[in-house]
Amino acid sequence: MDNYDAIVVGAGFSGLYMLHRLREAGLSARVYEVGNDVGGVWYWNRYPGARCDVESIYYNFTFSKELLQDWTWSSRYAEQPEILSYLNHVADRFDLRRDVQFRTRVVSAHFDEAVGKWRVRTDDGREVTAKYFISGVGCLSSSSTPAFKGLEQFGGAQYHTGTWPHQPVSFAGKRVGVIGTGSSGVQAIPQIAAQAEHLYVFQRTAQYSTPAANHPYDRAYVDGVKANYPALHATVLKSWGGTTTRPRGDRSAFEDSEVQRLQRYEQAWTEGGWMHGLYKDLVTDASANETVCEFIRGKIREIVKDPKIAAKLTPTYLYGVKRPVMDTGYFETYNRDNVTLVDVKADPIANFTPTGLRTRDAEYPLDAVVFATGYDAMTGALFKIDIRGRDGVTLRDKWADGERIRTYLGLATAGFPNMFTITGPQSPSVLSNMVWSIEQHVEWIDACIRHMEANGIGVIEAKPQSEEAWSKHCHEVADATLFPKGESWYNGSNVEGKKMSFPIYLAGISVYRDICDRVAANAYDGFLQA
Ligand code: FAD
Ligand code: N01
Repeated sequence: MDNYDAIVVGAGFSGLYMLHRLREAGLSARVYEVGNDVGGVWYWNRYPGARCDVESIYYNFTFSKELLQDWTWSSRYAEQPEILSYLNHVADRFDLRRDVQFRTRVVSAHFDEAVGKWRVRTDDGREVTAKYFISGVGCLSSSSTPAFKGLEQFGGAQYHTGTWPHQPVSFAGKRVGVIGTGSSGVQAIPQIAAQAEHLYVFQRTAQYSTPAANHPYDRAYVDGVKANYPALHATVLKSWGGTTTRPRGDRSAFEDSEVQRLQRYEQAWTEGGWMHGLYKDLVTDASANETVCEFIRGKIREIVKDPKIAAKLTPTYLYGVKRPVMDTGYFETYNRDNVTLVDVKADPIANFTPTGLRTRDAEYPLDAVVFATGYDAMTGALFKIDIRGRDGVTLRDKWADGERIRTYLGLATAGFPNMFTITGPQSPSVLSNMVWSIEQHVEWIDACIRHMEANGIGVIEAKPQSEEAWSKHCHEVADATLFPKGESWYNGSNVEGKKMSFPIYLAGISVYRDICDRVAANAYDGFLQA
């Protein structure tokens, strides 16, 4: 049986950088990846319109000055093929593929207390051992397709945005249904509408979306960014979310007059980007939040010509309690003659038929259906692996299927020694620029492992009281905001039957980084080490 110092699961941003750092530390490592190649999310999500919504200049690694200099993004929000090329470039530049085993799923990881190692099994029937087990499985990598009645008899083509085919898909001359209007649906819908004979959008919850205002980067601008990257990096590290695109406002929405506020919203709408950071209380005070909601609702009414369709597209909940979405021509799409919006809250989906989809009140003939129904987020990919710590306890049971997530710093969980979760639940992860959060986690894990190796430490493990305190703190921070008040994948409500305790640390990346650094500086305070 092969033995490694570390096993890493996943070859997206997380797994690739983790591998690089482990190698630099002189350790042996093996990465397992289900896909045929590197890229993670950007390998899988090839749907029309897929692109990042953190500006490209921030959505890259910063650990290598040379890498920063030799890669040039073409536009403000790079498209999927370009981001995938970037990750391939990273893999080539650091010769990473030779330690990645593709087309291989990790099915189980059991901590063997007798030898203090993880036994990791893969779907090719092999088992390996390793001192460290590191998850880079991704927060949004386990796609979710609801169990619609009759789907198995549907004769048309089926796609999920998160597992899109590698060959080009043409919707020309086709009647297409898109189910779901989250970030993926909102990006795909305008592009599919432009091709399809007819597009039916099945919307359960209306979406606040603001323009991305994407544009090609001016070469001089990018050169300027590159020349000043260290200063930019230092500024961003002090930010809340990991970009300087729209720093958090320092005053209340009510400190401005209505006229000033509307001017601010109008300017933000034109510049493009999310709006929840414009005032400091938009994420904490429902009445402040309502001001931005009403502004966006007004925009929807302005853009969408048919008032009945506009009404269906107008959200009523608070802005930002579902992950904010950015678009290119989303609401405008509903002015097209070949697009029909179906409100499936009012008229629920009943079942698929061999030739289409039936709601309670109507039937829609379809040649293809696109599931933009999202992910079993945060815990889905982790729970698909049978992870067992001390005494054979499964992670799934320990976290009560996600209802009782307990971690220390979002990096480790008691009873699961030498296991680390990159951008795991209870870290800033999905509410930050994830690439920089990944870098921070990987560097923290790397330093921790080096500390262990240098000091002859066999096992490191979160203390139960540390994780109780951290989990309580996470919830206190979240409960002071509006984020947990919505129905979204943040709490699992997009997946039938799922309930997840709010899984994101919301104090911001700068506060979080300081806490993690302090723990490391205090000899990994809060961890048991033996
Ligand atoms: P992933 O990229 O999800 O990679 C995880 C990999 O692990 C996958 O390739 C998967 O196949 C593999 N894997 C999982 N389980 C197993 C297993 N058991 N065995 C073997 N392999 C396994 N974040 C931002 O900050 N900004 C953005 O603009 C942004 N845009 C996004 C757009 C889309 C369409 C999506 C879906 C997400 C986006 N995200 C964005 C979030 C995104 O998850 C992160 O930015 C980042 O790509 C995560 O990298 P990762 O390596 O942690 O995980
Ligand atoms: O998934 P989602 P996503 N019947 O969960 C609907 C990142 N990302 O793939 O809101 C009918 O947001 C569901 O309805 P409801 C980003 O972090 C980023 O779009 O639950 N509808 C919702 O409309 C994002 O937040 C980008 O009522 C059903 C949709 O499906 C995350 O990934 C691009 C249904 C799912 O939306 C996930 O985004 C793409 C049912 N049974 C993704 N079940 C960028 O722009 C679910 N829905 C960077």
